[in-house]
Amino acid sequence: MPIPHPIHHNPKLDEWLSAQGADLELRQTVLAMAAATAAIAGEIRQLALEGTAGLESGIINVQGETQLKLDDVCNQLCLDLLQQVPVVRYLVSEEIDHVVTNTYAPGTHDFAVCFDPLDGSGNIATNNTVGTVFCVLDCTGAQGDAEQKVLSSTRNQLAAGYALYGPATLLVLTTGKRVAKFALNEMTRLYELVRDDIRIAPEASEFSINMAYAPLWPRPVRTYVRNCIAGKSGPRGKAFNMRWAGAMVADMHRVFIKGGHFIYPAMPKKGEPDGKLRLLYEGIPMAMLAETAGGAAMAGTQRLRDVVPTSIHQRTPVSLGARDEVMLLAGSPDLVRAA
Ligand code: P6P
Repeated sequence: MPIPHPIHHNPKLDEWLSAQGADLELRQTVLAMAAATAAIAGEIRQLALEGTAGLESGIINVQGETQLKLDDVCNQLCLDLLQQVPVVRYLVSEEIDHVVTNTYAPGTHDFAVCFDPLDGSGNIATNNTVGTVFCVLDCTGAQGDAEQKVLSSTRNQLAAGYALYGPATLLVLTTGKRVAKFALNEMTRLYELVRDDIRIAPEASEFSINMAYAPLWPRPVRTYVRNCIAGKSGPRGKAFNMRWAGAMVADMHRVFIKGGHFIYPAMPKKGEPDGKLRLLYEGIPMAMLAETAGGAAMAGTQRLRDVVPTSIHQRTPVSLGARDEVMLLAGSPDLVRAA
């Protein structure tokens, strides 16, 4: 029998999880991740007070990016809390080059949690929004070594979510039935449900892409954006707005709340033939959230959640959000012909 694990106390969140039909093991896992994000929110504010939030750790991480001290602190918080959960057997972190195997008391299932502990950390130095992104995979019964078990289980997503560290600390979460938004009560340090059924409208008049790379985009992306910018007199017959926050969590939260279309394409000309964003802890969590909210999630012309990964830090192009927009970019013949 697994060692009983005190569920991280967050009654409102646990109540919602139970209402979604989540079993004890999934509740334990999500509550541990939620507790990690509440702790991260506190660390961000504390290190800002100490003036060290943007301090570099002196390490170049597995992504080839300069790691901040805060990246490492947030990563450790996630590891410490998740490794207390009996069923969390495997951990995949943006900050660690290999799969971490949790030797803690075996649970009745083998879950993997894939997470980006501090998404958009480049925004920290300027006090702009950052976040944490994660998904929970059921690896029970998977074959092979740790990495093979995780890679073969990406289509067994049990839950996905993100925390957004902005003016408020928010947690947006799904177990596949609904997408809910929780806000962190700064007094109790507990999440409280503020919205229970977020939906993404199929149409949109706002897109989110880094325009600086326009000369490097593939032709369908150039055509799609050019047609949006053409406004009312152009092929789309309506005006579009553009936003780019430099943190996927911030841009995607706007899509969940206001609608829109988030794009980070493959850019071979930029040396990113598979795009910049990572499949396991940015792509598929956001894809599960977007599809559960009635949106769409594509990697080029393929459904994002159908991409079969060959490595844990594999990158992927992403087109996420309003279904009509995502599917238009995915390659309707007239669009492709016009490219
Ligand atoms: P760029 C942050 O570094 C990140 O991984 C995502 O959160 C964000 O959407 C993207 O990269 C920003 O990339 O090329 O605009 O700096």
